[in-house]
Amino acid sequence: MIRIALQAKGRLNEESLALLRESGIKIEESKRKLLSKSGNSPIEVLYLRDDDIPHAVCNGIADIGIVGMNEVAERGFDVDTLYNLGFGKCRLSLAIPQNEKYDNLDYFNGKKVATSYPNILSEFFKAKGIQCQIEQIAGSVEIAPSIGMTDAIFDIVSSGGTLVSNGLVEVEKIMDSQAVLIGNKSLSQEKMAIVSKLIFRFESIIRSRGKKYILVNIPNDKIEAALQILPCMKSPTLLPLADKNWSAMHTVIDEDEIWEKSEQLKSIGAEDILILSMEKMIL
Ligand code: PRT
Ligand code: ZN
Repeated sequence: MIRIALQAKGRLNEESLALLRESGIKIEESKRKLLSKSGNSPIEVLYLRDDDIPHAVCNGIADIGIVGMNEVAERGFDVDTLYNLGFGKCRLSLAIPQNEKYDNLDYFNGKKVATSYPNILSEFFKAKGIQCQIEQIAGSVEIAPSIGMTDAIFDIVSSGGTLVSNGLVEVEKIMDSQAVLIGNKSLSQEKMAIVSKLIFRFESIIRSRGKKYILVNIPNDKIEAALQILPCMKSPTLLPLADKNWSAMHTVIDEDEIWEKSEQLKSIGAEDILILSMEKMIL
């Protein structure tokens, strides 16, 4: 049995649960429960605030956990980062009022910066030799400059909309972040075996995101040309059609390439292009 810590509510909760669900792990989803056992797998879920997940995994209250890289870096607990999960993507950046002139990091010498991530920031400034006063605040960091509390902020940025609506501009990105699977450093072999299976399933799910399955009929003498257009996982699946001058080619492509590739295929004489959704890619 392994215990996985997930964010109880917030930005990472839904996608973390969806990942378990898509991995075939049934979890009773009761918002009020702190601990839920899976009905069909040797896994139980511990719901925590994201701030507490690195500590819980480090001290073994949970064996593994899903949390933002930013929390792992800030808390500084000694855990293994096992897998980048590709959701919850954001960056941690320094931002200053829009009307300020900014040349380089020296701007921050002697200034005050508000943040919920004082450890990441002080390490960064130390490494760069900048003397700056860090004001730790728990939330609504972005309003600190407008109320005269600080000169700048260091916070999570995703679309950048929050900065713009608070009259701020991003001047330095300090780290990229996304949700990661973290693990306790001394998991038993038995637990590691369960974790490895879980990572294998996560990989298959994540790999298939943004991918589509494409089926296309191609005149046999155009197969080589089609192979230049469509990438293949190993070698393409080619099936003969009733008309023996034609074959059907099956492969996987990136969703954002569908139109461009389809047009290229049509231009070499391909016909009947079918695009299907992909569920999992198990390699
Ligand atoms: O209650 P609990 O403590 O568990 O949750 P929380 O409120 O501390 O965290 P939550 O749920 O807001 O975020 C969880 C994790 O999601 C973070 O630790 C990040 O790893 C990740 N993440 C991804 C984000 C964002 N994107 C994000 N945009 N976390 C916060 N934001 C906030 C940011 O703080 C800022 O206020 O969104 C605003 C900026 O967004 P844009 O799009 O306007 O730039
Ligand atoms: Zn939090």
